[in-house]
Amino acid sequence: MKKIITYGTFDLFHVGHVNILKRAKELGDYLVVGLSTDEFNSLKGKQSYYPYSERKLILEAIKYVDEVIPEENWEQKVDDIKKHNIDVLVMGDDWEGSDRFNYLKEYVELIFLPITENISTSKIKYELQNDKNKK
Ligand code: C2G
Repeated sequence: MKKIITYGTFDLFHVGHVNILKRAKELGDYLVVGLSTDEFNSLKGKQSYYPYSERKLILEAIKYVDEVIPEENWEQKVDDIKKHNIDVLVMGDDWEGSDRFNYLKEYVELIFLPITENISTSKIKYELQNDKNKK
């Protein structure tokens, strides 16, 4: 069984998230998602709209996702790869070349897939905020 892992916050779930999860799953048989906890998000300088528990529920409802585990820090990925017998780590290519991932090529096949254009959690938040200001 070919096992894939990907990581992220997956806040305000949108088609960019669907696309990466769909393509990640298509690369193997089982997809694990390392979902950023609220505490790790503050380390990443992010404040998600939905708390971890709700972001986890949403991901577990996605047919491409087989398992969701908490992502609590930057350093856990090697342990995750070993513990879950991961073959491939997939991320959107906004992470390609990042030191946060490059070192992992010793432990796992790294695949970066083109991100989905014109959609992001911050774009959604920004546009909603602007609409509110216009009213
Ligand atoms: N993504 C995408 N297209 C978008 C937006 C996001 O393909 N329009 C991908 C990102 O590249 C990432 C995944 O969706 O692979 C989740 O994105 P985020 O929730 O923004 O996660 P991020 O903040 O990138 O956290 O340790 C890694 C971090 O947890 C990744």
